[in-house]
Amino acid sequence: MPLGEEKNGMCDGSIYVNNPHLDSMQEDILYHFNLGTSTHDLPKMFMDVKFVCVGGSPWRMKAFTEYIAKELGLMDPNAEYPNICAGTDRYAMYKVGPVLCVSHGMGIPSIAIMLHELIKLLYHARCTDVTLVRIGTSGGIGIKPGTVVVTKQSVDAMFQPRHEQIILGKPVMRSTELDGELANDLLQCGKELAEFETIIGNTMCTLDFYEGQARLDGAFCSYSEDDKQHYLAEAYAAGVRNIEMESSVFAAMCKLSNIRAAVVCVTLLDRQKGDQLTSSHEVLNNYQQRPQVLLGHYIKKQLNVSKSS
Ligand code: R2B
Ligand code: URA
Repeated sequence: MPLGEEKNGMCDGSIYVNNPHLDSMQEDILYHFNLGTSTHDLPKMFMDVKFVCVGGSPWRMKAFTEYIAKELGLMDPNAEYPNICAGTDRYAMYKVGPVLCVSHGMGIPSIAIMLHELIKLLYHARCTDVTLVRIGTSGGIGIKPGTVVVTKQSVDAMFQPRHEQIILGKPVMRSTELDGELANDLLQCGKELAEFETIIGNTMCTLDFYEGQARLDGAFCSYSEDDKQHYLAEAYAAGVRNIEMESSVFAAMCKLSNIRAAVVCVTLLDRQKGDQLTSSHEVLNNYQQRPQVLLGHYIKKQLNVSKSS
C-alpha cells in the first residue's frame, strides 16, 4: 500500500480507531494504564480532554501538570495531582481540566504501546477535537543548545518522512506527516514569548541514542569522527535540525487516528560539537522547561486565558 494511504476516517474531530475487532470485545483492558472500559467510566473521567501532552519522563509530566494548572488558574497551585495510572509503574498520567499529561518512556516501542492505549482511551471516552503534543529533549545539529525545535517533518535515519511498522512479518510504511498549521501556531507562540530561540525544522527519529545517532561514545563504534560529521552534515542538508527517538511513530499514529499533532523538543547540545551531555543539571533543567512554557502559552491562547494566576 502506498505511503499514507491507510484509512484514517472522517475529519469531523472525532478519534478514529481502525480496528473491527474492538466492536466485538465485551470490555477493553488498557493494560499498561491499569484502566479498562468495565472498571472505569472513561467518558466521565476523560470526555472533556482537549489537549494531551506526552513526554518521556513521568516526573516531567507531573511538573507540566502543576505548571499548566497554575498558568490556567484552574486549581489550587498547591493541590496534589494524583497519578491516574498509579496501579502500574509503566506510564504516569495526570489530568487538570481539559489537559491530560501522559509519560511515554524512551523509544519507539515504548511510545507506540502508550499511544495505542491512549488513542483507545480517547475513543472510548468519546473525546473530540483533541490536540496532542509531544514535548521532549533532543540533540541539535548546527543550532545553539537550548533552541526549541517545532517539527516540520519527522524523518527516519535515511531522512525519509516515513515510519516502518512490521506487521505479520512484513514492513508497512506509514506517513509521518504532522499538522502544518499547528506547527506554525506553536512557532508563533515561541516568537511571542521571546524567552528562547524557537525554530521549525525536520526532526530525525532514530532507533537508538548511540550508534543510531552517530555518537562516538557508546560501548561500540565502528566509524570515525569524519564519518559522523559527514552523516550529520547530510542530515542538516536534508533539513534536519534535531534528533530524538519517538517522533516518527507518534506522527504516524496520530495521523492514522485523525488527531491534530505536533512535536516540540528542546536541543540539549549541538551534536556537531560533541556527544556527551556536559552542561550542568541546572542548565539542562532550564532547557527542559522550554517546551513546557511554549505549550503552556499555546494552550492558554486556545482557552483565552489572558494572564498567569
Ligand atoms: C530524547 O531523549 C531520550 C534519550 O535520552 C529519548 O527518549 C528522546 O527521544
Ligand atoms: N535525546 C536524544 O535522543 N538525543 C540527544 O542527543 C539528546 C536527547
